Amino acid sequence: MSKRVFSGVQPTGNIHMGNYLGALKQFVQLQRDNECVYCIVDLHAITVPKDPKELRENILNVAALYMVVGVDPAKSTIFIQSDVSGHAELAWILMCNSYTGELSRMTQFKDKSRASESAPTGLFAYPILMAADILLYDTDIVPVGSDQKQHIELTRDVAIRVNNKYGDDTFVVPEGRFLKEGARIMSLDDPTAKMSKSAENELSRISLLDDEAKIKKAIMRATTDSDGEIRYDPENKPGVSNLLTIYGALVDTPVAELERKYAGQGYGTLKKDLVEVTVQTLRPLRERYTEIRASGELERILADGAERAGSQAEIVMKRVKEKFGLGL
Ligand code: AQP
Repeated sequence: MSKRVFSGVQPTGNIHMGNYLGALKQFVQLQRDNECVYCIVDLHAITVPKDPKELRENILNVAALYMVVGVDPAKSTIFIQSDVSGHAELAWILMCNSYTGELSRMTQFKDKSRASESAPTGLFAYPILMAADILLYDTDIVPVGSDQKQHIELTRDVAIRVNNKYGDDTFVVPEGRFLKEGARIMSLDDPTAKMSKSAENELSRISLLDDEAKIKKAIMRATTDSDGEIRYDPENKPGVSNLLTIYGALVDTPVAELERKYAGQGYGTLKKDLVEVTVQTLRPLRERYTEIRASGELERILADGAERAGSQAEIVMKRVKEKFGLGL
């Protein structure tokens, strides 16, 4: 049976291998049999200040990259979060039904606020905005990377809490969908941290638009270890395990098979082959990206998506406001 699927990506930079293998691959798989709503979550991007011009550019980049990897605007709704006002509106209602205690336990908040003396309130509250993003579309399935597990749990807790108070038909309680391989791609320079768009070191990630020289530099310099054995062991050999995971996910081959293939060989060979596989995978994506950005179609697709998403969101907002006794 067709389900409602919702997910999003922050326009905080170019989509990288982690976003692709953890989330976007699922976006494409799921659109075959489901009703999919894919958002560019620009309101999330401003939890830390952003240059407006750069933000606008990143929004269009992410939208184009959705299409480049195979999200089809004829099958899926693609839109920008801030174009549908229900996201921020529902977030406020959910904030009034969540606790500061549960938000302070979010690991991402703990990690990010540690670095800053005065963390913005948005950084504290954004998991509630994410809950609103999901609940606003009566979502059944949320395809994401495993770094989002805690946020999905929070979304479910808040939805169940509201349903208990205002009636079971207030919110659909969603489920996260995580891939077995690719759900957590690690940073190339520090394989104990996840690959991320906002990490300072460009060589910590492979972005989908990277050219051959950058891909080569990032992979050949990736942190490994000194024992020289190509073996999947994330705890003791996080760097090599990460390279094997990326390789396996790119060529749809189990990591155990790659371990056999590279038994007795050096890290240099594994890295060189991974460079080759990555370059082959990304080259056509870069070409398609240039075509899409030049076509002038993007704005129309996003405006159309916002209209479709807005109509769906209105149905849910009307229901929620009635349940809470808000408005006329
Ligand atoms: N390393 C990853 N491995 C697998 N999946 C990942 N995702 C993110 N990183 C990985 C998944 O990609 C989707 C979009 O997430 P995002 O926009 O929050 O991406 P990001 O790279 O984490 O971006 P930032 O700006 O660098 O975020 P923060 O602020 O968190 O550091 C999600 O489905 C995510 O799970």
